[in-house]
Amino acid sequence: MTNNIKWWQKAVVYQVYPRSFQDANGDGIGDLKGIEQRLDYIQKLGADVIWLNPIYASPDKDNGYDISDYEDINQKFGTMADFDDLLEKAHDKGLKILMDLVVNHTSDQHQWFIESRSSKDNDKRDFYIWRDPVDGHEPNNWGSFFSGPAWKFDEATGQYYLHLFVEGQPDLNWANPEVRQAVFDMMNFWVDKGIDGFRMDVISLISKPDGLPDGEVPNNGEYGNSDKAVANGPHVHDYLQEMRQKVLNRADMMTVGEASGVDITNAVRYANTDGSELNMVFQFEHMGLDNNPNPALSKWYDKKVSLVDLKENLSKWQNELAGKAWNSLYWDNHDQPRAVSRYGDDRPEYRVVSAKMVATLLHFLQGTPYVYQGEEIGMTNAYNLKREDFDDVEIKQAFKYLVEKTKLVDENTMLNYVHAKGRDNARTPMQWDDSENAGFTTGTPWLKLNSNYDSINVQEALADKNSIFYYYQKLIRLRHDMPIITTGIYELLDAQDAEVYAYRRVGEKDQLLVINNFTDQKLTREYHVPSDAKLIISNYSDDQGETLRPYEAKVYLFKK
Ligand code: ISL
Ligand code: CA
Repeated sequence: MTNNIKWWQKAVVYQVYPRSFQDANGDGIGDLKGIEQRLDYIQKLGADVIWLNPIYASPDKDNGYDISDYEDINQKFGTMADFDDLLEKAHDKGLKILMDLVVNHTSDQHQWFIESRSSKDNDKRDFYIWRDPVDGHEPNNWGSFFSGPAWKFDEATGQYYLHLFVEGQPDLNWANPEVRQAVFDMMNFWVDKGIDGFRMDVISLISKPDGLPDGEVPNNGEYGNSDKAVANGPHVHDYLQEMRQKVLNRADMMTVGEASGVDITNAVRYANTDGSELNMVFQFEHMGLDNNPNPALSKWYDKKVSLVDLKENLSKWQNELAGKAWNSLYWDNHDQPRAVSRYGDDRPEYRVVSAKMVATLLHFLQGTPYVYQGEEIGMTNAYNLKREDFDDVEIKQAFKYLVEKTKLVDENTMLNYVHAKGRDNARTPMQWDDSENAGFTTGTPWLKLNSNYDSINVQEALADKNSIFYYYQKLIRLRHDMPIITTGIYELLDAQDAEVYAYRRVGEKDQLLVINNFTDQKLTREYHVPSDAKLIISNYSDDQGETLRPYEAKVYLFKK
């Protein structure tokens, strides 16, 4: 494999959430010009690729994941000329741009949907999924991912349309070949601009099961579990193969499919190494390990992840994709809480050391690592946000349905859940410095800042040679320099050790030993480390051998 490593297999991706990265014009919303101003920062970190969350025209019912025109830019973010400029400047600096592709659904303001809903015999009627009521009710029991039913009754034509997310996000009907062709044409518009790839939003949901059967309703729940009922539908692989032929084969691009509900068997097909579908997928199993045991409350929980479960899960993905498909590696993104708060320890005395530890664990695995903006300076969950501060539609829907309507939880419990798992934890503005609004904007920020920006910010990180930032910089450099990080065989050590996550990466001549203390305790562990082993990175300044200090992480390189 060493000889034919693809560029995206040794790349590191930096995810930018444009709304919260840098505001250049003082309206309180991050924008394309702002990203352009910060390219040097991303380059300094050493990332190869920038994934931009959606920047297309959108009424922003779900922060850009409801697109009203795929070939236009959201006015809040700038113009198409700004985009062209950003792409050129990024390329000049050797940075690639990965665009978000949201084609499971459009906005209800998209021209296709406006036409589709206008009458039953409109040309575009069949672009979406319309059904008659059944006994005066929804056509089936599917629930929206964001609480409530997945169907909306449309008075004008007396039918329901399907929306797996919010009402303003009607699902496209991929079974219609005209829909597929329209999507492929739009993708080619962006390929022709010279973008470097696509991150494909909920791509595992595009093919709906034949006959749209009911899903299983969890205890206490009102609606069927759409993920189980809908993910990995019967034609999804055909559609992706068609996309590969009609779009993706036109350039040397990188593709990553967000695949909610994906298991190993399907991932091996989506991300197969023969290149007929996608390069890699985002799987969610390790994101679900701390979920609520009550499926009706699914993601809302604040339990710490069990290390034994985490090891078992990540090891399964490492081992079972090896040689057959390719992993993407991530701890967080714009939909998840902050990595250091969830997997590390965000108490002031442990924040820096534990952020480096969780980074070490991830960056020595096989796959393509993703760094979400702010992760590289150890930004934490936003515990200072109150109910009235939240912007995220998923959080608002949860208060509406789970607290007010079904009363499954009380308001205080919900607030705790949101502080642990809510999406706004990741969406507060980037913390550049300790000036007012953290250097993000001179105006009023669209979402409140995390109040800890006075001490956690880029300026402070760049001034401290022991900062999390420089640690990430080193991790990225090591990956670029050492092929074994891309190609070595993964071997978990001591699966049942609930405190330390240790593994090896075995190459042709060398091996890496990666040791991570996941606790705030001093521990003793004995590993076989030869005397000529080289310590290539550590989050402590000295090595105490068998003694592992709180959250200590270290990696040795030695002969096989
Ligand atoms: O994580 C999930 C399943 O474990 C689900 O929450 C689901 O995969 C996720 O919410 C889908 O996210 C993507 O599509 C949404 C959008 O709101 C998110 O921001 C986006 O990342 C709808 O487009
Ligand atoms: Ca702006």
